[in-house]
Amino acid sequence: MIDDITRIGAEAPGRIAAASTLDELRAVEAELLGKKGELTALKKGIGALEPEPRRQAGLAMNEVRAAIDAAVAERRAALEAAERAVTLAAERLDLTEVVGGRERGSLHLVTQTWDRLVDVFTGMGFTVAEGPEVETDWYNFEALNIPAAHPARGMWDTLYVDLGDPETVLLRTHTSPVQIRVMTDGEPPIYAVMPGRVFRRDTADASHMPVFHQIEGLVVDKGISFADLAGTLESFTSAYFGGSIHSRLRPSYFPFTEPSAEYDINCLNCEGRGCRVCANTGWLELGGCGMVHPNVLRNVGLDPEDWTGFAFGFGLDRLALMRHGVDDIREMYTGDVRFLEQFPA
Ligand code: FA5
Repeated sequence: MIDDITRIGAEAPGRIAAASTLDELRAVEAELLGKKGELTALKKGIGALEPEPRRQAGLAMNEVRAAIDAAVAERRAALEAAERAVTLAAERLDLTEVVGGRERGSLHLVTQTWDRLVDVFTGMGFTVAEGPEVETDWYNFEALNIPAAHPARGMWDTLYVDLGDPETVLLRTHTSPVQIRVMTDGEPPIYAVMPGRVFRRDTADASHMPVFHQIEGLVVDKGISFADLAGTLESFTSAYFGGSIHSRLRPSYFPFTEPSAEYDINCLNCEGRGCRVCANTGWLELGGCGMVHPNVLRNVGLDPEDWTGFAFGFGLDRLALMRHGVDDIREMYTGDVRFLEQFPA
């Protein structure tokens, strides 16, 4: 019996080393140690031996099994490493490869629009700020004069994050919380724009995406009036869209601005004459704006008697659509290279 155990123990390393794949190794392991394996068959006979030979056979059996276990584990690690190396080599991608010039990448239309808007606003004297995409209820709603249960919360279908107390952490529904961060991080005078990605429980259609982009603007200084807001937006409109396009402001409602307005520009398709794109109105709506609400200034520790300001928030993707005559926002996110190639930059 001991001779058989010793023989199996002596042959095992060679058999294990000969396994050249993980499947072969599993088969050798089963032959040696498995339920129907050679050592298991011998083990069954040990019980019938006299006490001393039984003890010795038991000892030999344990030693051989332990040595086989260790050798199998070592071989498995080596084979796994080799298989990983083969997979990595097969999946290797050379991202620097340029095939015939056509596959050369370019900036996405949204990135181009983002950069251009930032260029226009910095040219007008604005600084640029950014804030986090995961926000607290306070920054996204409370500080913006939208307390819990305020009906205006229904204006933004919110995606909440499962963190902390229920409905306290969320994916920001607009870039307006960055206004609060800019006002709490610094002192007026403030002239800042804040581009960023925002999230809403909106179903994708020709003019809506659940994930899209906005650019926020905030001015806080002494003696800022509604005329400054209108003048700034008119200057921006001609700088971004060209001198023949003008803007208008229509009364609206936002909890964080008073008075509030919608910012419209002449339809780019018909230049204001009226067409299908603008539903024959001659105007296209780009975003909201207004004078910063006194409660918002108080929430960040500014005295509305000393400081006044205006804010605006535009849909960045929609600006891109309008400027380039794209009629479906979803086109921008399908990743279709035939669409993207039309906007090289
Ligand atoms: C806001 O989000 C306000 N925070 C804007 C604002 C800022 C008002 C500062 C006053 C002062 P609104 O929900 O209307 O407002 O969104 C602003 C713009 O974002 C819209 O005019 C539109 O251009 C764009 N937008 C809104 N929802 C979507 C969507 N699902 N997909 C793409 N663009 C959208």
